[in-house]
Amino acid sequence: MNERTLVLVKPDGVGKGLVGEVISRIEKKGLSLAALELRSVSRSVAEEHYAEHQGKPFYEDLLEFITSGPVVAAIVEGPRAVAAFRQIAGGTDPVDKAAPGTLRGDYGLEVQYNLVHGSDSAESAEREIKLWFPEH
Ligand code: IDP
Repeated sequence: MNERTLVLVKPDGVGKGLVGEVISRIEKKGLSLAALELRSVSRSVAEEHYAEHQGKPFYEDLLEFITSGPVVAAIVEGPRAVAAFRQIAGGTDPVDKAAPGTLRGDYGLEVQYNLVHGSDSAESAEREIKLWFPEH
């Protein structure tokens, strides 16, 4: 049973040269790429993507950060793809929550600059894929 998830390499991950590493870990896990694109993020896509965080103290900073430079957006596919990519990514806080061996645990230091995004449920994934890749 295949599932899809939306993965972003955020501007800090792109800036640190981690695009290849993220893709490599996705592929080594056995997941596959159904779409992959480098792009800049408009304010309106950022607002819709992070709608659930509207009103939180870090919301404005988050929008500013995600629109600050290019991101790599991908549709990743495979059995339990949502949970599988979140395992690869590690917990939200790269120091407190993400274990060593995860992307955030290995390469992240601050919660805002945690390198990657992965959808948190199959429902979020479908909503996010529609937003980022309407053609899919
Ligand atoms: P997730 O990316 O691990 O699913 P969410 O709780 O959905 O985590 O938060 C979305 C993004 O918002 C995080 O990846 C992180 O970049 C940012 N964020 C979350 N909590 C904080 C915070 O307390 N301060 C600053 N940024 C935060």
